[in-house]
Amino acid sequence: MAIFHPVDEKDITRAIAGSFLRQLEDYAESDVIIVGGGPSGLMAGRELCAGDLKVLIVERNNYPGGGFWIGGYFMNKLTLRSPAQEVFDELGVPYEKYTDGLYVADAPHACSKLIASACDAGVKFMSLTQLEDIVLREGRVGGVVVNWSPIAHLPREIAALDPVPLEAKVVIDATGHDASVARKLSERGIIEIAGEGAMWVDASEDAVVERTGEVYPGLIVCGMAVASVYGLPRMGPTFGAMLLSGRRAGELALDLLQKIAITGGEK
Ligand code: 48H
Repeated sequence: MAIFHPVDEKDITRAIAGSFLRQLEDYAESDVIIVGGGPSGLMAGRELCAGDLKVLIVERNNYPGGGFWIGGYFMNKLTLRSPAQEVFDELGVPYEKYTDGLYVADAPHACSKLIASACDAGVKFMSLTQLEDIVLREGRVGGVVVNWSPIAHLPREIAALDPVPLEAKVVIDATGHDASVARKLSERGIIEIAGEGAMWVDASEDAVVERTGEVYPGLIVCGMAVASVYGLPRMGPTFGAMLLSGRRAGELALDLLQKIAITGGEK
């Protein structure tokens, strides 16, 4: 007697393709698109989905998490400075106190809990999907232009395949050191990217959270992208500022969405 219910192979294909295409059709217009599924992007998504919003994370790898899986130097441990351990309390991630104000945790545990909480909140993902460009109209970022990551890496003569646009009322650049979305504005001479500074943990983390914000109408930067855009010092394998910057980006995006709703769809 078989354990599993019988199904046809074609139904498995149709289930996957149908579900993907329905989601793509729906999220071709999102409230917020977050580019980059590292700690800051996941936190921003989790914060935003506390409301009833359509939030999409576009991630070039085939898994979200960014640098959060590994922590420091391939040792699978990460650190946090106070008060960011409160986020771990919310997520139910165990951690140990190393010294006053400094905590250490298992990176895979922290990362998987953060991903799960973003999924629980309702965030949708497009993985293996790379930002190629932005939608820019009437002085405002209005979305992103994406392609499958493997295709973006093939030579043009092999895969001359145009990327597709996805619209959003607000875009968040959570692409880490690359600041890939903001870079599309700097390549056009619209903003300047200073490049991240040398390591100075004490100066860095407060500054990253404080400077998290709209770098151009419709585009918010968070996480390490903030350090890259504004030339702030880096902080090494400590992640408190990534979590709090992502949360701040989510709050700011909610404010922007409210403003857009009040002014009647200024986008
Ligand atoms: C789609 C993209 C693209 C693209 C990149 O690097 P991340 O973990 O970024 P943050 O800012 O959330 O966290 C930074 C942290 O991991 C770190 O590196 C720290 C604290 N460094 C300090 C130091 O001194 O070095 O995640 C960014 C994500 C990744 O998953 C990328 O794959 C993705 O963005 N990404 N996705 N299209 N063009 N560029």
